[in-house]
Amino acid sequence: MSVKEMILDSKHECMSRDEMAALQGERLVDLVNRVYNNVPFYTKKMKELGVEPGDIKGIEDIVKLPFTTKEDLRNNYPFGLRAVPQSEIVRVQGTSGTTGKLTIVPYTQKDIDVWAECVGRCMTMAGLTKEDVIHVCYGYGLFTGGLGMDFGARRIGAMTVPMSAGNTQRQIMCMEDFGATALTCTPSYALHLAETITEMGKVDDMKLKVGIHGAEPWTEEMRKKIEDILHIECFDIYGLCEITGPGVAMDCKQHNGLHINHDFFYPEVLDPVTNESVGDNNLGELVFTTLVKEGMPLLRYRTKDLTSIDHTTCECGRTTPRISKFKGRTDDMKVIRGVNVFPTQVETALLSMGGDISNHYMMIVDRENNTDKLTVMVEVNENLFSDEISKLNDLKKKVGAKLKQALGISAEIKLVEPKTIQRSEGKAVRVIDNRNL
Ligand code: DLL
Repeated sequence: MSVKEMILDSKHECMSRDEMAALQGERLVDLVNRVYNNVPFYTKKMKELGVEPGDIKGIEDIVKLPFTTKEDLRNNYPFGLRAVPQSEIVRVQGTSGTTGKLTIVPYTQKDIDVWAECVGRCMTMAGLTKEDVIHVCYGYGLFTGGLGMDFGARRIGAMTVPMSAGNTQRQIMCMEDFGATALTCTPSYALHLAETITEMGKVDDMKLKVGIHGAEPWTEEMRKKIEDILHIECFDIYGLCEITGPGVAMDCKQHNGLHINHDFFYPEVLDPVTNESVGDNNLGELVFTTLVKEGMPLLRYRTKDLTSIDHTTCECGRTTPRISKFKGRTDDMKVIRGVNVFPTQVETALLSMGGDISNHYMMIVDRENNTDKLTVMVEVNENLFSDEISKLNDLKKKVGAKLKQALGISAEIKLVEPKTIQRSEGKAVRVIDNRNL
């Protein structure tokens, strides 16, 4: 099949930079008028900055607009930022987060259609068509994972198996019986499924060819591991409920960055302290403006996700900019004894050791006598645990040295037996911070 056939909307996904900027400009002007006139929160914020809708003439004027933060959503919970009458809203979605109130997002029918289009484009990017059977084990409910994937699968006419999370044995039975060709769930759950399928001796009974994973940071090493076990190609899908849910961006078969659905979401990558653009290929905080959203449009939403952006045309033919695999979040990052540490750094280091080490780990940060202490619990293989103690001690030293090299700080290593660390069916929890900072 030619590259063109694998693009759902080649007009928008392959648009020239100038045409795209013109389209985004028109959409931004319309958006600013809508929020200024319908959302008192934005009327006030824009007045405080001395900006009026007439000051926004093109996409380059976006820098004049105010930022929106998660805190703003919390303060306006649940529907304070709605930009259309309640009767236009057909659905709410959200996320529980780990602390505080829910984040709630109202959608109009058009918002749902745009969301379906985004996920449909992503699924097409992975080579999926109406011939495919898509096994969804993201949760259905307020969380956007399950329904988002469902809308996308429907958009391309594939058959959806709406399993939701949980009951791994049953998931595997249905994957086999219904002939799933694509699996979509968090990467951590994909690995758990892959390991269980292997234990059951069923890898060769599966028809799987594609995995679409996201909702949490994961590394290239983790991708490779899932691909090697299941003999599939895995794609990294990104999204957040505030912007639409999954489908804001995904990597194509080149696996060289995640293409943003640029006609719908305008990205900026900013220095989180100065709020200035960091330019292409430099790490910064991803900020999105929802260009066509009706229910709860957002201006310059601070995602706290750290990435870099590349505006060059991809080998796949798409012109939409690509963001690099996520390094973590500004708030996922832990500062331990003054050093910035991301869970993904630990994962990369552990997976590169292979052999006796599994990728299941947990970081625990404590403060003892005013000094930060990092403990990393790591699962090792079954056979190693029944071996001599000296072997375990050697391994412990090796893991400690590897992590010290990767993180720049030392950590206490606790090797634990297989299956000691709790598996997650949704987003994996990798860090427990007991410091009450
Ligand atoms: O996690 C939406 C989603 C569902 C994305 C299914 C992909 C697949 P929220 O619950 O609002 O929405 O959480 C959004 O999750 O700001 C990131 O920090 C993180 N995240 C999402 N996708 C990725 C990814 C969904 N591919 C938050 N890589 C975001 C790294 C991700 N982090």
